[in-house]
Amino acid sequence: MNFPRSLHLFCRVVDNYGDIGICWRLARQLQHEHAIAVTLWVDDLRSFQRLCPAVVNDVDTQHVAGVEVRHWRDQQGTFAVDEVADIVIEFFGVDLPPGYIEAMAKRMPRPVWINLEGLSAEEWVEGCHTLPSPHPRLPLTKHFFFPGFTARTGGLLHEAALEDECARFQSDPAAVATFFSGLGVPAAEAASFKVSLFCYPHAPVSALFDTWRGGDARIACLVPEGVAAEAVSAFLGAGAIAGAAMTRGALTVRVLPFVTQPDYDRLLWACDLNFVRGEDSWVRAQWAGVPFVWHIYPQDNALHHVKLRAFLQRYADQARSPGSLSLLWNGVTHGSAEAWPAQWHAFGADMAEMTRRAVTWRQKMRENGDLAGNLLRFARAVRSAAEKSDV
Ligand code: TRH
Repeated sequence: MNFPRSLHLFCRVVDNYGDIGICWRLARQLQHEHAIAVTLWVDDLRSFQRLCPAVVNDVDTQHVAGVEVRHWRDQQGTFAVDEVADIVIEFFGVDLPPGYIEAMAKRMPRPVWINLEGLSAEEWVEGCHTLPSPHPRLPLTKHFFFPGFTARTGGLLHEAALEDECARFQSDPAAVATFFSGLGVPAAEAASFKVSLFCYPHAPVSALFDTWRGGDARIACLVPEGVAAEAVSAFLGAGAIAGAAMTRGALTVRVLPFVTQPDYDRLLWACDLNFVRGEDSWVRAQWAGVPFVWHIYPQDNALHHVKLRAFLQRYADQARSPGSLSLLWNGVTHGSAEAWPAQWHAFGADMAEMTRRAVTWRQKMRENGDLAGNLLRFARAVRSAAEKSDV
């Protein structure tokens, strides 16, 4: 079966970079590794451009790295049947243009329609993964597809070459040194304990900085521009712009430029500890095989605390230092000024064990396959079931 030849992926940027970050990664992989003609519809080219400088603003259609990128501006009106792809993915339940859905219903064979959901470690995900949702009016069925951490979910995004590239980079000190010097990080900082910091503005960054500056070990904290800008400026005593740096006590805070996605991977691979957030950087930190602390995207009614605990339960014993620092970092627990140094000390003492765990976890996640491959396998199964029922 020569399926699929084409795929349309619809992405709305709700906020920040995760929505387009994930869709761009998936689009590229489907095109590069599976030779599918991919069209990425995205409503915010400006955010996209920050991750991928080759993107041009205010252009209706452009081609970037083999992917057709279309500016999604609430296109109304009708779509021709042959404008519809073999597979149509809506990311996070975005509403497709009504005219496009009408064209989907007229196309024969009908496209496989997938709603790609957000990542969560909660148990219910396995029960909802691949569930069908028939359209109330049209002869179309949408299926839910959930990324996840077990074999009964869609797995995690992972390019075929990722592990090799990461291993090659991590075992090449000259490549790591060149990378850091390209980012303006002096050799002395590159030789110290390096932490990358990516979190939401409400993270207790100042408490962490106070702890690190009062510690014994030299720490270089590398913060991409725009992240935790208020706390970083307060530490620097100046604007948090790329290139700015300040050393106080044992801590140097340095602002990096906001890098491209491949360079962000390298940053995660090269640091000793990564603070990550949202979804995509969180997953990339897991592939880096390096200890990490996750700042979860906040949700109403503290739903994110439930999600955080669900992940920690799978990943780490919450009573141990990685879990308890994560709970503190996310405001699930609250610590006095004295609590922070104690937490950090316990975390540091566990570093070797956390590194071992990061590597074991990465291996375990690989066993679930990769999300793009799992998604295509599922789409082919849906398609062949539809063909059989048409006979
Ligand atoms: O930016 P995020 O917070 O994104 C999202 C969105 O808020 C989204 O609405 C929400 O649903 C989701 O979080 C949970 O965090 P995330 O997911 O880690 O995405 C960041 C992307 O930015 C990721 O692809 C990595 C990339 N990145 C770079 O390319 N360069 C950089 O310098 C940095 C710091 C990140």
